[in-house]
Amino acid sequence: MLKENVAKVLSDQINAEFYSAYLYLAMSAWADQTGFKGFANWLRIQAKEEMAHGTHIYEFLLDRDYLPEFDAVKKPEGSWKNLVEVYEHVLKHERYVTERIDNIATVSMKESDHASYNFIMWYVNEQVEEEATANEILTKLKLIGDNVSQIYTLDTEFASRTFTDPFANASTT
Ligand code: OFO
Repeated sequence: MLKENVAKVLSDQINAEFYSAYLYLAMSAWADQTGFKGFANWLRIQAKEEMAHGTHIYEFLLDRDYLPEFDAVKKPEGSWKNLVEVYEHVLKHERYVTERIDNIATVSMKESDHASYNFIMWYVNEQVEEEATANEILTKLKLIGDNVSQIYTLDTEFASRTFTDPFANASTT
């Protein structure tokens, strides 16, 4: 049986993951309208991954016999000055998500909830990747600066990113 405090932080995280999806979708729309179709694709796939995360946590709560709560999803920002600002925002956001995930791990550990702890460890590792990827793209964008042809080389590279369901063939536990 899930303890109420563990259930609450997990349930809140569903909302946070869907907010992440919303934020990245807003960034994708901005990139699309600004002429960066490849970045728009990258960000849209990022949004899909966030929806997969939220759904995965939702399924875990149901498996643990807990009814998830659905709060309103906060409105994301809608415009950025340039791509550097977008990826600064992505990195800042992922660092914030890491803090939330770490907190879920801490609460699960304190309650000796081994199933929840084991479940959230996938996200602990995922956040290392999320931050590293955002940081890598941001560093490249800063190095490229105003070099339009190099920005479009990166844009072309990102146009080929495809979505892979991170939980295909996996159970929630
Ligand atoms: Fe769900 O990993 Fe990004 O936020």
